[in-house]
Amino acid sequence: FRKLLLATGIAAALLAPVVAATSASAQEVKTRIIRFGYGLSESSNQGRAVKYFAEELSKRSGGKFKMKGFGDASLGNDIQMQNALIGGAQEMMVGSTATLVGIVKDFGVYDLPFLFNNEKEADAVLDGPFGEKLLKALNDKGLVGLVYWENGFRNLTNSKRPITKLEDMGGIKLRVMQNPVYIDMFNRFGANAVPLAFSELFTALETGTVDGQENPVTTIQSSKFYEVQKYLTISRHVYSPWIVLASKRWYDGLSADEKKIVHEAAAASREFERKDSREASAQSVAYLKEKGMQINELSPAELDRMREMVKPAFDKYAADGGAEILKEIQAAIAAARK
Ligand code: TF8
Repeated sequence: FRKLLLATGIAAALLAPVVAATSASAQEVKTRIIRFGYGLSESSNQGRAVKYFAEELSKRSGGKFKMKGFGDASLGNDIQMQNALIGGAQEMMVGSTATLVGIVKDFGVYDLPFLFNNEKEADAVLDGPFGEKLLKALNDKGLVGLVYWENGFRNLTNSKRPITKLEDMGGIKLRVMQNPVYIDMFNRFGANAVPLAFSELFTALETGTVDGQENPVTTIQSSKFYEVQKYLTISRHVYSPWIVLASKRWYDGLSADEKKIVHEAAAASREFERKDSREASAQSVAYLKEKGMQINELSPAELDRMREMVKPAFDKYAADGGAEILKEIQAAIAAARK
């Protein structure tokens, strides 16, 4: 019996530090249920990245972080979800930066037309000090900006006619995001800009409430807009970022270890999402053609005319309180081009 006691004692002594270490780190990473909302379908590039993010969170937390994705705006549109995060009723989401302008006005600067020439410039600016600064600006508003994902360069679709020159946009009722920069831009192009939540867009196109819309080709594919839109014009008029957000209320309750897991998983998701979206984007045009869309590019001369025409949009943006942030992003882009 003595021998047994001794053996147990030794075993306990040997085990003690291990047990203590496990329980200490277990205390710092708790079981967490994370509701992650998004607007596109599960099979979209957005849906794939949400799934990847969930897997990364699970892996990095030893299965403690259980993130569930809710696609198709089933938890609400971008603006509704932002408010749910602020109130603490939902933990995370991904959506367009463009719909954040009601919370941090400076996000509108990304929506100015023809700002970025390519993805590489966008990555450098978004992941650099400029993009970081805008993420930080959300902290006072009850949100934590984790990372930017790529939505992509936006292109025009409509059901009326091919758009080969500026004048072709005349009178087209074009759905835009709920954002003053977009409304101003498309009205200048001669279209009739109609702000609408993305979740209402397919029906609006189907019923003819609007004639057209603009989004990256990946979204035109995954949201099946080819079923209700005949013409696609590759215009690449704006590079559109997505932003992964967390509720600050929720985030503030996490331990340092848990916050680290969230940030590392988010960074991994960004790399996955951009690579995946770019690969998907390269396939989309052929897919849309096969689905019967009539597709055209805009000539360089026509693109120059468009650029010329929307120049005053930059002046208006500056005059409306955006002068400082506009200067900053232009400097960041110039640096990225070097
Ligand atoms: C739009 C955006 C959307 C995304 C998505 C809902 O046109 O591009 O597709 O914000 O997250 O509203």
